[in-house]
Amino acid sequence: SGANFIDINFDEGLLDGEKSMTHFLNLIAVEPDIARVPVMIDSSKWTVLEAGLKCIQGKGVVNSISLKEGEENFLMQAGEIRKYGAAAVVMAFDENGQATELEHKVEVCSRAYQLLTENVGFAPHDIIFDPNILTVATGMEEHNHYAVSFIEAVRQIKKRCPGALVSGGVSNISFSFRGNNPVREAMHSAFLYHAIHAGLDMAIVNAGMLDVYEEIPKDLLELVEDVLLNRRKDATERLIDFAESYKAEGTRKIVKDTKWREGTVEERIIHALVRGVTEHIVADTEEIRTKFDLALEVIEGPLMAGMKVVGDLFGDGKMFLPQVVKSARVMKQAVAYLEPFMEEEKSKSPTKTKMPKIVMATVKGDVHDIGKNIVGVVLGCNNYEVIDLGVMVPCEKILETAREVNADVIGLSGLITPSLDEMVHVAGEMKREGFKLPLLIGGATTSPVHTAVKISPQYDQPVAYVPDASRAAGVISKLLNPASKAQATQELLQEHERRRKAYLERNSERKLLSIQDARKNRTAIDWKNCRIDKPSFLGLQEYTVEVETLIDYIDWTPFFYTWEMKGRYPKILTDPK
Ligand code: B12
Repeated sequence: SGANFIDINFDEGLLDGEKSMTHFLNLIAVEPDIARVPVMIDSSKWTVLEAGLKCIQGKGVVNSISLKEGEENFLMQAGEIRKYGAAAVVMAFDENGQATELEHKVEVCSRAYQLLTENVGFAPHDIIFDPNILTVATGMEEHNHYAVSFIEAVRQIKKRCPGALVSGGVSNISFSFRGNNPVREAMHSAFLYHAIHAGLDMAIVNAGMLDVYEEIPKDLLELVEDVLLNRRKDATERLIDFAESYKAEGTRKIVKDTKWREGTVEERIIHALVRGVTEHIVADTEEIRTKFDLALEVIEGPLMAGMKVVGDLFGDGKMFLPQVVKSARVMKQAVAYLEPFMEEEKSKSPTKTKMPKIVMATVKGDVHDIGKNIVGVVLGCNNYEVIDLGVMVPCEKILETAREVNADVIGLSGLITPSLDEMVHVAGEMKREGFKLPLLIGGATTSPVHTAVKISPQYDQPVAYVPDASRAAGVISKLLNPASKAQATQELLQEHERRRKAYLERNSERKLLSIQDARKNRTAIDWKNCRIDKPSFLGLQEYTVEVETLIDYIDWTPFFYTWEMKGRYPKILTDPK
């Protein structure tokens, strides 16, 4: 389901915690698929945590320590954890017990932060605070503000403890609704949505059972948020009543789940991508394929449109990472289904000669590969020989391979901002090592301006930004074909130059002339010989206009600018952001 850590716990009465932890960690260390996921050693017994620390490879997390038994014990444990290079979950507990109120949560975490950073030398980013997510809607009035307290605590801890992370066990929040999963899932997603906005960095969740915030039925969402945000006195009763009917109706959720099949195929594809449903994706992809001439158009059109929705929801904090992982799986399945069709389209194409070699990679630090893979398939279908190095590929490996296979082109993909710098680095290295091949740049965060301003100046050969897979073959062929190469390179250079200039003009401070020079520049008017028309009247003329008449003529654009909302009135009123 895309979890980021494996939490390992042997706190069971009849188990020997130390022994089991050691045995289990040693077992999973030799399973490559498991070993690459970081481990969180979870125990309330220090000796078990210590046994775990001795086994884990790479960086792990200890879950958890706290000030429950006083400062001395806390400092000793933290010192040991630091010695092993692990991070630590720090519960908001102190000598007085578990922090349930906002002030107490913030006070305990701030104190722990100070002790850890100043006395133990802990790096702030190795501290993960857990300010206790407690159950709401229990029927006890004093529990009604627990969600609000947690969310507000996250906000304040993030401010008071710079660099530290905040986490929490989400399922606790909905414990009152045990047995009613639809309501619990809605509560978890809505809670996460608000907590993430407040700064929550991570959470313990059932990664495979999260609703998409945007898709929680509006009536349910309102009741859930009434409870979580403590918006009304009868919020709990209202949600309980509703929850009963929600369950009793034979789970409306199932009804909702099948209803999406009645939409258009475009809608179904978006739904499948957003919800991560693989069940019908092949059938839907086939259905939509028949509407297009080429299989690639299905990728570039409806599938990309679906991924854009996913990206927007993710960007707005309305979808969470495990859900995006599921979306990626759906996308990959659809693309895999389309591949044989693209192959077939290729076999029908007139070009049969072997085409040039392209070395492709997603740059170091970046795991996104859906786009790169599509480009690979498309180029393959155009008879290019594609050497795909995968993801997170260091610069040296890319260049070494390009030299080894005598590549004709290098293609870099990157979707996160740090990848942009890595691409600049690769371009610089290509120049330093005397490469003479064109460099292609692609991926959602790359742009023609960044390519022109930052990447292209690092390399003295053509660097081309390619917005989508369908254009890759065309760009490469233009840059390699002896007949078009010189002109294509020239055009590319001019285009980069134009973009660089425009960028610099936009971003450089305006140089103002001195007042004397400005006066020298004034328009010379020959007053004697120029024509000056007489106005139809001189003096004042009064009109009485009703405000209502004027309203339509008011341009509110400057008002929005004042509030730093960029966009023109009235279009800005319908801008989704
Ligand atoms: C799916 C996805 C994931 C999946 C990736 C799965 C996979 N195997 O690829 C997972 C869940 C793993 C993931 C992880 C993360 N993601 Co992500 N992800 C996305 C998402 C939703 C879709 C990307 C995608 O596949 N698009 C579809 C493909 C087909 O499009 P494309 O890549 O742009 O490719 C096309 C063109 O660009 C071009 N092209 C691409 N590469 C190349 C190369 C060459 C040579 C050429 C010629 C052309 C070319 O052709 C392709 C086809 O036309 C985007 C949002 C978005 N809409 O882009 C966020 C997004 C890219 N992710 C984002 C983030 C922040 C992350 C994480 C850091 C999240 C986190 N907190 O951990 C991690 C990154 C981890 C890492 N170190 O890389 C941000 C990046 C923001 C930024 N500017 O840095 C985005 C934009 C979401 C957002 N709005 O915030 N993500």
